[in-house]
Amino acid sequence: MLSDKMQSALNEQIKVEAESSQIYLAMASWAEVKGFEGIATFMFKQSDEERAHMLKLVKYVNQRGGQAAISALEEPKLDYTSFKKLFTQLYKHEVRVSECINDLVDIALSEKDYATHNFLQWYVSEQIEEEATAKVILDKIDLIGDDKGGLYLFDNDMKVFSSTGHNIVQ
Ligand code: OFO
Repeated sequence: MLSDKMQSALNEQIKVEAESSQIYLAMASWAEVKGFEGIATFMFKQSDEERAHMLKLVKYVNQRGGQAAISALEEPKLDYTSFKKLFTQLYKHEVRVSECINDLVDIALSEKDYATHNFLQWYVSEQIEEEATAKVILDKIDLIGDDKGGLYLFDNDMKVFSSTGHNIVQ
């Protein structure tokens, strides 16, 4: 059984994951309209993954005798004026999500809720991966700058990355 404190913290995280999904979806739609097919594919896929993260929490809260809260979401406020700005926002968002997960782990430990602590380890690993991916993308964008040819190649790399799962660094 979840404590009230643990339940409301997990419910907050349900909202954070849903907002992550919305952010990726907004970026996906923008990239699609701009003709960046690879970036769009990557973003649509990430959006689905974030929704899966949210659902995993919903199921967990309900399974542990709680009640998952499904709340209203804010419209993502994103700056699309450059790829660098866009991907910087994405990276910062993932860093913030990692902090939220760390806070949840703290609560689980302070409540001696070892089941939730164990459940959260999956999110801890997932965030390491997502932060790393966002950082690699950001570094690549830094290298490319505003070079159109570079962006074209980068978009192709993203397409391969999204369809094969091959590391974007390779
Ligand atoms: Fe849910 O992993 Fe990113 O935000």
